[in-house]
Amino acid sequence: MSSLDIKLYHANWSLCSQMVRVALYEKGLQFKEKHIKLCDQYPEGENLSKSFLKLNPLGTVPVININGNIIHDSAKIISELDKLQGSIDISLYESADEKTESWIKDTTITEGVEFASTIGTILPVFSAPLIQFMIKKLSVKSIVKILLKHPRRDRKMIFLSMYFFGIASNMPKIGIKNFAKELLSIEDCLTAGNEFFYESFSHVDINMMCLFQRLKDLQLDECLKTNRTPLIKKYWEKLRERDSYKKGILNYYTEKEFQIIKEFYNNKSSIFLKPILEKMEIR
Ligand SMILES: N[C@@H](CCC(=O)N[C@@H](CS)C(=O)NCC(=O)O)C(=O)O
Repeated sequence: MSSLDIKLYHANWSLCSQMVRVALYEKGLQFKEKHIKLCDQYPEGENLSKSFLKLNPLGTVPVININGNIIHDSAKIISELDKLQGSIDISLYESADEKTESWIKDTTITEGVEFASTIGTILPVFSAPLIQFMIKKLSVKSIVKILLKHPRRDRKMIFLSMYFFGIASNMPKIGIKNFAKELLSIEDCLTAGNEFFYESFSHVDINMMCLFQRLKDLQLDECLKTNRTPLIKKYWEKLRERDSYKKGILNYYTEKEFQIIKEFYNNKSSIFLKPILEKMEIR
């Protein structure tokens, strides 16, 4: 255990970084960390720097260095972390079944998965107006940097279209139907006697915890507490009781994130909440 040298490159408010941080705290693994100021939130755009692109040529966080072994992609990182022995004796795949892999894939930003088709790819669509709000605060110089340096054509096009054409304002609409369906299918998969998705806490719970938290940021968490989702409501309460929720998620919010949420929503709920509840046939 003492020979482990772990360094995480992550961003405070990134969904996939949250997932990896929660896994690190669940396992009780010590780690060093470097916060990367992402190009859609900060003028520095550190994920486009030469030194970061050497670590991950895709320019995305999280990236982890475990004893000199550099890994990117949150799902892969978490499965590698699970093989390590930290101060907490937990296996994140103890009660895994044949469907676990596909649940993990569906609950994160999996490369190659069609936009808004899984809960993991719907949440970024729901986040789009907020990201656009942050991007529009950037200077033209920062946008030119994205244009010239972002290695991912898809992301580059989205960020530029947000800046120049404001394409994201109504983007959540394309995810509403699938989201309602996915949420109700999660409700069906939960078992009344289990505290978590399976009997014991697992990688799937880590992903759900971070997705639900993002719904909270987006003022959409009311859809987790409806009369059609009683098991999800209890499940979300259990997830929030984890030490790793506080350590890996809550502790990383800074004044910047709170300020953006406050400015963007101005204490009003999301305009997408009502249509989501309607699709779930709640109102
Ligand atoms: N499949 C990757 C997705 C990584 C990803 O998309 N990260 C986002 C933050 S959640 C990012 O770095 N965005 C910055 C950008 O695209 O410029 C993973 O699971 O780690």
